[in-house]
Amino acid sequence: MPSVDTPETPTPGLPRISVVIPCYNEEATVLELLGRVRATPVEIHEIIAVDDGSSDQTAALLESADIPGLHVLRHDHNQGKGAALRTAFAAVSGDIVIIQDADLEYDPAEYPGLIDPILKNRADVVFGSRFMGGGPHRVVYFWHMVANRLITLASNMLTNLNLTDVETCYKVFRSDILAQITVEENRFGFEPEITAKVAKLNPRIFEVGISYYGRTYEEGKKIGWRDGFRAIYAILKYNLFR
Ligand SMILES: Nc1nc2c(ncn2[C@@H]2O[C@H](COP(=O)(O)OP(=O)(O)O)[C@@H](O)[C@H]2O)c(=O)[nH]1
Ligand SMILES: [Mg+2]
Repeated sequence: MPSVDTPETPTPGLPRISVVIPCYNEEATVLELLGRVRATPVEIHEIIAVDDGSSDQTAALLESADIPGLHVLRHDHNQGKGAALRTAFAAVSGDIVIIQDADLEYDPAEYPGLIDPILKNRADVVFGSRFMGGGPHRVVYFWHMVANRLITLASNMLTNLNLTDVETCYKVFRSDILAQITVEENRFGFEPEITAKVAKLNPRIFEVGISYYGRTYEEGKKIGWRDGFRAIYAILKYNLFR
């Protein structure tokens, strides 16, 4: 594990960038999202999209997409974001892995800022925070913000990390760090689980402020209060009992 901060020294072998995209019933956004991933100023080595047993046109749209470097994997039935990422992580071949949701809440144009601490060999893991930074943040649900803060507080108390946004989609890893982590949670419990497992590896973690184009339930948002309880369960389980 690199423990000495050696800023500005390029890390040998970096960077081939892998973008992993869990997709469940995202027919309205997935092609636009893939276009935005391709349009980032960062050269993308591969995009691994996992269709998580969608019942809409997501799988067909992914199959028809003519995007260089796109690999499509499929679950024959729906299993959840954590399960979709477990499948994706097993297939990555890049040096840096970026998690990207298939909706348009997070903007791939922000990849350069997210990977910069890793490219400069300051960080091994980067979390994008919706609660930092001067970019646009759509004003959506107050109680989601409260739940996010409580989940992040509980996670931080047990990891002793001072993160501001554990539930963020934008989590970026050196792939050698990710290779040491096995995802067990199938659904959104994955977010605090991977945070706990990252913390145990004691890598250099950075946060970067990101924009947030939040969507409403009418627009397709799916996370709910049950996922909040599962998050607390996952925080206790993976921090205290592993
Ligand atoms: N909700 C949900 N999302 C999934 C599932 N499997 C994969 N995903 C993907 O995980 C990402 C996050 O889900 P999303 O519904 O945007 O979460 P939310 O925006 O927090 O409500 C999206 O890219 C989904 O397509 C699943 O079983 N349920
Ligand atoms: Mg979303």
